[in-house]
Amino acid sequence: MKKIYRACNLCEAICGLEIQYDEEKNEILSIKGDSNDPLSRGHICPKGASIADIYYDPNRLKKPIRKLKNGTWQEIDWEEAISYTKENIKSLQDKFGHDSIGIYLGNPNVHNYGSQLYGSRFIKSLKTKNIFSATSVDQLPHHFASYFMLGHPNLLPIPDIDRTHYFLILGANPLASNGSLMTAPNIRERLKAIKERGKVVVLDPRKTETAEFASEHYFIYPESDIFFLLNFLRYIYVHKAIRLNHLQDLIKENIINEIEKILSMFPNLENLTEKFTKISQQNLNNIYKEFLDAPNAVLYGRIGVSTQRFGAISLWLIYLINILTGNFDQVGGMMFTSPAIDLIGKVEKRNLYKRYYSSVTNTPEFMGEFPVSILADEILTDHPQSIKGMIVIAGNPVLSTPNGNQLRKAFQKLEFFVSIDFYKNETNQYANIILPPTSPLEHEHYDITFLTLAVRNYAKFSEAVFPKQKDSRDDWEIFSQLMDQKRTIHPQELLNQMLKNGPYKLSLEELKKHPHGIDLGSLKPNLKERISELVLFPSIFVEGLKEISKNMHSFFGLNHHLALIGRRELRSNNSWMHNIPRLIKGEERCKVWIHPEDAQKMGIKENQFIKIKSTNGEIEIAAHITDKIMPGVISIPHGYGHRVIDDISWINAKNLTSNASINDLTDNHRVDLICFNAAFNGTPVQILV
Ligand SMILES: Nc1nc2c(c(=O)[nH]1)N[C@H]1C(S)=C(S)[C@@H](COP(=O)(O)OP(=O)(O)OC[C@H]3O[C@@H](n4cnc5c(=O)[nH]c(N)nc54)[C@H](O)[C@@H]3O)O[C@H]1N2
Ligand SMILES: Nc1nc2c(c(=O)[nH]1)N[C@H]1C(S)=C(S)[C@@H](COP(=O)(O)OP(=O)(O)OC[C@H]3O[C@@H](n4cnc5c(=O)[nH]c(N)nc54)[C@H](O)[C@@H]3O)O[C@H]1N2
Ligand code: SF4
Ligand SMILES: [Mo]
Repeated sequence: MKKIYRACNLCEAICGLEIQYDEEKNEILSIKGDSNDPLSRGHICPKGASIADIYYDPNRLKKPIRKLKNGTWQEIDWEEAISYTKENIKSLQDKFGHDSIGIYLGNPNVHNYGSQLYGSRFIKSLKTKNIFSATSVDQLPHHFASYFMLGHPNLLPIPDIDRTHYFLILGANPLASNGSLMTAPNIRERLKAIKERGKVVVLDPRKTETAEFASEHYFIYPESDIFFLLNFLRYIYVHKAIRLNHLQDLIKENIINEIEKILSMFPNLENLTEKFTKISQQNLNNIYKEFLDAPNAVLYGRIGVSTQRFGAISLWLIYLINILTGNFDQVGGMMFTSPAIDLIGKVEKRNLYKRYYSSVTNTPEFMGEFPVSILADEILTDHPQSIKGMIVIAGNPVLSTPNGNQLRKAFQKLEFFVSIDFYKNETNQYANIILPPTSPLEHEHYDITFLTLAVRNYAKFSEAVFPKQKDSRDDWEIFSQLMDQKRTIHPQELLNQMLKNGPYKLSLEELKKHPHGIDLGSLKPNLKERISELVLFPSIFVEGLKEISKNMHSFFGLNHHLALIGRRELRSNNSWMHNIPRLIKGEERCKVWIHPEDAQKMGIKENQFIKIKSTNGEIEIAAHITDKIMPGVISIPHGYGHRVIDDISWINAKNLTSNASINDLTDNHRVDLICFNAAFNGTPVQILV
């Protein structure tokens, strides 16, 4: 029997696991939380406890499969699969140019160190500009705010939740999601500690698990957050509460002038805020006052604010409010990590925006990517420079990006489509070939991204649990072979170099001696070592506000429709892991939540299947009637819609009865005003009973 300690790489919490494993029988005996992990301290969730079920899943692909002319799939060997893929990519690029190949990188890429270390090399080798990823259905507004204010899109501030006295959460549900852009395992304990020394306050159109656990929760109407934030700015201004502290000399702008310019765009802001957010002025002013009065405080916004039309502006205002109230780069506020692998160091400003535009829709790039909302249009339109072939790596955009049905059509039109994935999902069912990499426990791991976003500095290397099966490939090996590399450097070697070059001069050998991880201390102010200028009022955001102020009624005038929002459930993971029996057992979770008043008006009963319609499509789904959702708002989790007619390998997922994709309703042309991130939240819909 072997005992192995490793990080769970299924979500951003990166919990330490203690895995007991019988080598002779190749069998997992138990999976528990590792109580000696300095960050997660024994925490584990149902997904982490089932991580080995992915390895054992009989529906997981282990060999490359190629689609035959009659539509059936055939297993082929790796050599043939790699050369078939390379030939097809080359032939399209020879005929139509490098940009004829598009790439979509899904979320699990950032949870896989081999993919991270080799993915960018592979992508570069293809010389295409058509790069898309889950970033633009997720955290793109955060990168925008960081780029325009701090000079680097990846310099992301993290809420210092272990020391804050007032945690104000806008549109995040860490008790279900386990935290995002905030690697904070065991979030319940951490929130409980905040409640003991201060307050946790949640603004969300749904009374979420986090909202129920918080000190206070207020329903806020979808997409009205910018008013909550602008009104907060007004409050700070009126109460002369600006405290720049040590950041003063990084700022060149005349702050009072800039704030006055913004406030003049929104006369009557207090009333507008009450009207749009549906939170009373008294409650609003209380929140603002308590935030300012707390010894330290942090304002944090995630998916609820980032995936809406005003996401980039909201994130900018969130950073701005933390800065103006002295809660930026300060203990208990938004802070920056000092990770063992520091990919940013001292920021050197580089232009990363509008260097080129997409061929069909003329959309600007940012950080070398286009927003995925344009992908279907870039494929479907008859245009000489349209995308003709796709490479989808660890993603399922048919379920995870807006207007999934249109993307289905687009993927069926492609001349060549390769996917790197260990499942056949709703997207790669249309591929010509699927190359399956090893599953999580079959390869070693280091969280390059999430150790950069952790609420405490620490480092941890995880060994593989299962021995590598004969003739299997890790993601990085597939990339390497597709690139035709003459000499391959093992990712462990690259990692070792990065650790040695890092601020703590660690090494792989050192990390291997500490299987529970090495604690590198709490977060320390370090912004002044990283940047030389802090821009508080980038014109791109101020101009955006001007546009909103001029078109207020077209943006906020749809209240006669229901506003659709999403939902994450603890036992789910975006579009996958719905095939794991112990995670999907019990009450079905893919239901539409609807307030009793709305249900009554339309005569809807609990569990009744109802039709929901938007400008893009229609779905049928079971109703759950609850006052945990705001009147006028309905909520559907994303990542479902595993249809029986689809050619997918998720046999159990297909059998869920209430099983519809929210992204058959969302609109690919409904995007963030500034950065073109998908604007899922607040999609107007109607119910047809
Ligand atoms: N309406 C709505 N839509 C949303 C969201 C929302 O809140 N509302 N959230 C959005 C967000 S935040 C995200 S991140 C996206 C996620 O969207 P995507 O990234 O497009 O989809 P996932 O479901 O994460 O894709 C998982 C696929 O990766 C494969 N996979 C897992 N691990 C590995 C691996 O190590 N290697 C390889 N090669 N494949 C692997 C799985 O088998 C699965 O097929 O969804 C977005 N979509
Ligand atoms: N169990 C589970 N965990 C996950 C995932 C998963 O699919 N399942 N996905 C992972 C991924 S990829 C990510 S990015 C993270 C995301 O992590 P979180 O951001 O914490 O995720 P959500 O639970 O979607 O929280 C968003 C909240 O915003 C609210 N909301 C919707 N619209 C608005 C609005 O207009 N304004 C405000 N203020 N709130 C609004 C929703 O009701 C919801 O409660 O979770 C990760 N963890
Ligand atoms: S919270 Fe996330 S990292 Fe922790 S066990 Fe669950 S899925 Fe794994
Ligand atoms: Mo995400």
